[in-house]
Amino acid sequence: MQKADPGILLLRHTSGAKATIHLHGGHVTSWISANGCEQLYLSPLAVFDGKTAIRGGIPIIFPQFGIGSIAKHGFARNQLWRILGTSESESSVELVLTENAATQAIWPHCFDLRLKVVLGPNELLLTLSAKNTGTAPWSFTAALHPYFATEDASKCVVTGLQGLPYTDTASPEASHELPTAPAEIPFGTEVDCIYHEAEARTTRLGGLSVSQTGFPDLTVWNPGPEVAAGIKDVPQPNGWRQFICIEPSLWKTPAKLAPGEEWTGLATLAAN
Ligand code: TA6
Repeated sequence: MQKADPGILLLRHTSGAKATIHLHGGHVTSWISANGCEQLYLSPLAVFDGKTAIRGGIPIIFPQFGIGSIAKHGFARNQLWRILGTSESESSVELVLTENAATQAIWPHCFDLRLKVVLGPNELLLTLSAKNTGTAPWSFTAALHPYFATEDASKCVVTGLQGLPYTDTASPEASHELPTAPAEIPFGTEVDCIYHEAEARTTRLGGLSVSQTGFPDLTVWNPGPEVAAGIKDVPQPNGWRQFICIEPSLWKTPAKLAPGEEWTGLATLAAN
């Protein structure tokens, strides 16, 4: 492990694989697999001011996924995390975020949120764990929000989710019965769908795959040209083509933790 800058960590694997992690947000901003290919999208307009969420890479979403009672996607992606430990032999780093005055002002709970990143030749293993260190129970939702790099999203499909019920947050259904996923999910207009009962599935995008344990949902997002036009840190007119997000998520049924209890979610990102 190398520190490129006080706030940036560089993980290296003997295979040549590399990952860059910003302490702001506990945010992986680059993952280069052993073949030298960058697997993640990082917007050239991403803001690195220590306050704004970084557009691209792998934002960490906690304690609220999406819209709810606090700011969208919670605060973990806007906070400065600390290094808990590193291992050269395992090519890993573990980061932690605990409550502080700013998080207490938004969400009045005590927590210990940890992210472990393990780099392999062609894999990135991410373990997110949340512990209730307070004296009262609390509930939360969470996600890992990877932006995978694509040359042109309109020519890509996501597979592996066929038959799963999903919530389409881009065009919510009036019916109580949820639609089920097709064999291939195409892109070109906004896709913002949360697939349920996805824990046993492996989701694929070209040579990339995502599998997860502990995250019961899986979100697929690409803004398409119209929604992207309203996102200031996505380049116009074609930035939307350059990524597809595949997000191990905990959303439909929030997790509730009693004092001392812990939840863990694990995701494996693999590049073939
Ligand atoms: O996870 C999908 C999503 O919730 C979309 O609705 C989309 O807005 C995206 O996240 C990015 O959100 P952000 O707050 O980073 O602009």
